[in-house]
Amino acid sequence: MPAVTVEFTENLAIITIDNPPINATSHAVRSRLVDALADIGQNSAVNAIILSCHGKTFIAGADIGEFNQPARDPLLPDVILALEALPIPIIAALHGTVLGGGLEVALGCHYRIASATTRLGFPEVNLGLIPGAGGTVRAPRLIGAENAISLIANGKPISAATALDWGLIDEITPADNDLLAAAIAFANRVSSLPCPPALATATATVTSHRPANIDWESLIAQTAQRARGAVAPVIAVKTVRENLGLPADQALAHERQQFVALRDGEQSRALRHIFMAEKNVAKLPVTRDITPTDLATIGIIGGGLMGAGIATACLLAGYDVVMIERDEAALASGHENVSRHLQSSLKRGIISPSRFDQLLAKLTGSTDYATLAPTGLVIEAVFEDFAVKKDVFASIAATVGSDTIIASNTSYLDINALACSVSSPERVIGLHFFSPAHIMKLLEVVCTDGANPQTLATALSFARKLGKIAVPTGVCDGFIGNRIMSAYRKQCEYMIEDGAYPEQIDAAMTDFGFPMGLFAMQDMAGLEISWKTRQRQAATRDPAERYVALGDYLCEQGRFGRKTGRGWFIYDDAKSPPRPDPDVTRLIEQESARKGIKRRPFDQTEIINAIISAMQREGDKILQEGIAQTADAIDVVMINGYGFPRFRGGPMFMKRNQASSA
Ligand code: 3H9
Repeated sequence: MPAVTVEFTENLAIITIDNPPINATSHAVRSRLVDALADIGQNSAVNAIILSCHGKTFIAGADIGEFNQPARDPLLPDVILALEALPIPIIAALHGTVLGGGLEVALGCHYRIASATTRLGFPEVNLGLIPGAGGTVRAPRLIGAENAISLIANGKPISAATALDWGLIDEITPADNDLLAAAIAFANRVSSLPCPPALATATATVTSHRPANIDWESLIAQTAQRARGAVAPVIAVKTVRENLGLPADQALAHERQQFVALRDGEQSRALRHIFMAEKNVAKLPVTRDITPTDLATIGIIGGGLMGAGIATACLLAGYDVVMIERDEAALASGHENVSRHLQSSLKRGIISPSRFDQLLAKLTGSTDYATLAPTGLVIEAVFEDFAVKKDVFASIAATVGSDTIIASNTSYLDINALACSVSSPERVIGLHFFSPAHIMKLLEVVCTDGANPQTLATALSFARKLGKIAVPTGVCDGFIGNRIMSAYRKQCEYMIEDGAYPEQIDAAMTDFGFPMGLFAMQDMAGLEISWKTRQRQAATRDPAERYVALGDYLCEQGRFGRKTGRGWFIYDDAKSPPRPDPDVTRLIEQESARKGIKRRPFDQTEIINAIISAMQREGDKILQEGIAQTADAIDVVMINGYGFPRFRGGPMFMKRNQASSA
């Protein structure tokens, strides 16, 4: 099937793009579109054109894969200029996700009609880019600079209803209507009217007919603050601003220049890397030909912080949930926790009030494991203790069928050993959710040694339905994420004993792009959990390994972090930022002296290099041991679970780049 076809019916030409999976504007699509427009231009009987797409979406953007290769003519901006140059009304029939270059193509048409469920946007900033085919020029001319900036600089799509309200589209057709039929009816209505002027060939600048009432300096400052080191959002705002006063041809040239510079820059390469890594990370050869088992009801053991979060994620994904707790009071509290999570989804507009009631009705609770009988997957999220989890596994296995998958949410316990404790260990897997489980995108899917491909395929498909980024990992203490976290935490502690201070390390990390430094994060999570873990591990710790006891000293003084007002830092109240504490400084210096360490100064570059190198060294070990399938999987985990700045691409991406530029 050619990527672009044209059908002539009466006085209409219907162009259909068919380039699965997302109808990207690949080179084949661009060149065939230009040919199609030339053919139509020759046909004097045509008095309107419909541009539509086959499959589940209108064009969802440029083909990201082509950005790594030399650009080939015709370029998308030229295709859109060719659209605009035709003196016949062109109607874009929009459905699915009209994104990036797709929205730019639609803006090159004279009219836009959309199916009601269509979403439209400019996600380029998420790839470290700005629109490069006229988006910053045509969108402000159509919907005004304020709305255009909110689309372009935030990267979030809007609904068809909002698009209609903003004037981005001309008509909405109900989702169950035939979009093409609606577009033909629309075309027949407008074909006899004078063709509206194209957006980018008008000589007037935007400011001459749509003055923007924007405080640019504060907008740029706010955008930079939100972007935390990512450059594209700021360049997006500046480019729209600069283009407002320029004639269209100069504005298009200016936009293109900015786009190309970003496309060839480090940040966009990193963001494209992570975009593709996230799409590919769960594709395993072993599950390729397996049809996952259909799941309708999920069992959750435990209604605490994690259990309730997981239950909420399952409800939001459309599953029925059976929650098991040890007594009625714990069950009521679990129910209350889920209800609170759903309330917050309601407040954020993710669900409607009626959906809230429907979802809560899909949650049943019991203290009796027998109610798990109809479940296809049971996830335990109880206290992190091997004996407790083993008992829970035994109770689950005693009631469910031998093909029900049993999953543990443990963050570090040996799931292989848990699997061996039940019959049919091939149905045991780890599902390591991150808190809050209904919000965090990352899910480590821990493949036990005995798990069969059916279990794995079903777990991955379940994760996808939950909207998670599932990263398969092998069994080890801490899996991928916590293991790397533990390695870089140690590195930070060494630096503290050697001469750095917590506030310096945290400042280096936030300047690098982490939302929070390690020590502020530990204070937020509470220091006592890792203290207990260290106490548990004391007996098996290698005495030859360097051990930093500062965190233990803090806990011994009751400094458990933010909730006690003191930890590595001082907190004046629940919301105040961390403040360095002279007592902690003294404690650190005393400890260095006690160990005979001569403290020396550290600068930000050395701190960051040490942290990233520690991550990379542990990442290499994880790869060698087969815990992560690919280096990309490590990047996906660190970015989605541990705040590693997305625009840096992840520690392993940085390592590859360092090696290639050495
Ligand atoms: C741009 O347009 C720049 C222009 O301004 C200027 C140009 C000059 N390219 O996510 P899914 C693949 S920048 C190539 O699982 P969904 C993806 O890898 C671009 N491939 O489906 C996957 O492959 P596979 C602006 C792409 O239904 C398959 O499509 N546009 C691209 O959950 C299905 O993807 C964007 O940034 C791409 N652009 O979600 C849109 N996009 O089947 C980015 C996807 O082998 N894409 N693939 O695993 C998305 O947001 C989602 O993919 C979308 C579909 C919402 C479209």
